[in-house]
Parts: sequence; C-alpha cells; structure tokens
Amino acid sequence: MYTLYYAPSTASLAVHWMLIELGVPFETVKLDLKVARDQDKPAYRALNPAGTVPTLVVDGVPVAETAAILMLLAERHPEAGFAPPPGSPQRGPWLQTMMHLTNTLMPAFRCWFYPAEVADNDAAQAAQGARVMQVWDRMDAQLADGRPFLLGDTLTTADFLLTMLTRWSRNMQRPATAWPHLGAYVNRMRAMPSLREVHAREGLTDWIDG
Ligand SMILES: N[C@@H](CCC(=O)N[C@@H](CS)C(=O)NCC(=O)O)C(=O)O
Repeated sequence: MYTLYYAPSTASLAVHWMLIELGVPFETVKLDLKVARDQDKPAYRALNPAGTVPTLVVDGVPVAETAAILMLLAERHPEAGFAPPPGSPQRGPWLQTMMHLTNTLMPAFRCWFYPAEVADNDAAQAAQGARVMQVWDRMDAQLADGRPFLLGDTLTTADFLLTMLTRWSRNMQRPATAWPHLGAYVNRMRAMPSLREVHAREGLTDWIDG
C-alpha cells in the first residue's frame, strides 16, 4: 500500500502524477507548508527528517526524495516500463538524466524559490535562473530530433520529473515553454489525461492549458 504525503503544486506532483498514471491504489495526506507548517511537526519529521514533500510510505516504510521515489515506483511496477531494465542500452542515459535533473536542476530551483536559504539578493536569484535556463538549452537540444519523450520513444520517470520542473518555470521571465522543442514536448505532455487529472486533484488551474 502507498500513502503519499503531498502539498499541491510542489515536488510531490511528479509522484502523485506517476501514481495516477500507474493506476495503482494509493492514499494521500495533504500538508499545509505555509500556514500550519505541517512539514515541521514532529510526526512528519519522523517520516521525513528533512521536512520536505514528497514522502511516500511504501508498505509502512517512508521514502523521501522525489527522484528516488519515482525510480522506486518504476522498479516496483516494471510492467509499466517507466525505467529501462538493468543491462539495457538506455539504462545509462536514464540514470544520468535522473541524476542530472535531481542534482542540478532541482537545487537551482530550490535556491530560486527559497532565496533566503542562499544569498537573498536579485543577483543571486538571477544566477539560479541562469542555471535553470542552461538545463532548458540542454533539454531542448536533446528533444530536437522530434522524439516524443525525453529518452526516446518510451515514457519514463525522467518525463514525470522534467515535465513537473518545466511547470515550475511558469512565472520565470523565460519559461521552459519558450524553447521550441521543449515547448512542443511540454504541450504533448500536457495532453496526457493523467497530468490533467493530477492538476484537477490538486486544485491547480494554471499552466495546464498553456
Ligand atoms: N530534494 C527534495 C526537495 C523537495 C523540496 O524542496 N520540496 C519542497 C516543496 S517543492 C518543500 O518540501 N518545501 C517545504 C520546506 O522546505 O519547508 C526532493 O527531491 O524531494
């Protein structure tokens, strides 16, 4: 059994979306990160010492870190094909992409959204925005051959993660959708019923319709 601790419009969206796409049963617990600050309460810190969302409790065991949860779900549901199997040619590029998105792009966004955690000034925030745009350049180049998904012909965990992260740029001066190939990719992903469904379940109306 799965229980997802989430907050609307945050990093938990990728996991929430993947669970819907997998069609597996799960329960949700919604956290208020702003007013009640549920992430700081001892009961939640016992599940996730970092006090972040998402946390997915898997048969009683709490697991944090978005990329790790996506990869774990792919491993537990191999029939969905959301991760290239060990030993397959795409395994290396998939691992590389997941690590790149979680090690490079997510921290740049974290610093952009939480400037007080680093240097809270306009120049520092602009530097993080530039780091984000460098990743969009790279993703755009990867998608330039018209492949439907980030790693080729197959939907993988990298698509759940990348698409969610492109959403995070919606209020930036130059959002991910401004890149031609990345923008076309995002539009294809936005047509997926499961992505539309997770927006509805989380009460989100912006971005999904462009
Ligand atoms: N490295 C974590 C980062 C998750 C993260 O930063 N989540 C944010 C929401 S997008 C959060 O929980 N913020 C609340 C807080 O830090 O107090 C992951 O990949 O899951």
